[in-house]
Amino acid sequence: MKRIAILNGPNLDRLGKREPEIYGSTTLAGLEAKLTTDFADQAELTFFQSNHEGALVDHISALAEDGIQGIVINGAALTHTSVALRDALLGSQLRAVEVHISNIYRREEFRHKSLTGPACEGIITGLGLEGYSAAIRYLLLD
Ligand code: CA2
Repeated sequence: MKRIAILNGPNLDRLGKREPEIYGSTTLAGLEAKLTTDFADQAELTFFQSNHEGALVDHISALAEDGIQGIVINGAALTHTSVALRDALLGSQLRAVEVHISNIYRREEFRHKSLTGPACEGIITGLGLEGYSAAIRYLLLD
């Protein structure tokens, strides 16, 4: 069974609890439960959310040692600022797909730049929570 890690960055623990017009009404726990169920017979999914850049960097390093098949990452605001997260992804040599719930190109200009995107095989943005499923399906392709 392939192992895929789903990483979520700052404030995504608030999913479903604020700004439903942008991020929808499903909670992070709800998203994780749905993905676990939907991919039960195809992948072993692990989940990690942190509001702290260093914790995300540490987690990516640990995953690199663990021999997993890929990372799905929504770095949230760190997407636009974090050289450390980009370096961690590149240094891990793991396959990665970046996901954004909202379409970052339809929002403020400071969200148009992703520092972490070049460390990923692709970016899915604006497809809501479906983006996570699409990213997992992509990583499961042979
Ligand atoms: O659209 C996305 O997924 C983002 O990564 C979300 C980030 C934002 O900074 C990025 O530009 C785009 C913000 C995550 C905050 O999530 C919340 C969810 C519910 C309530 C409040 C914040």
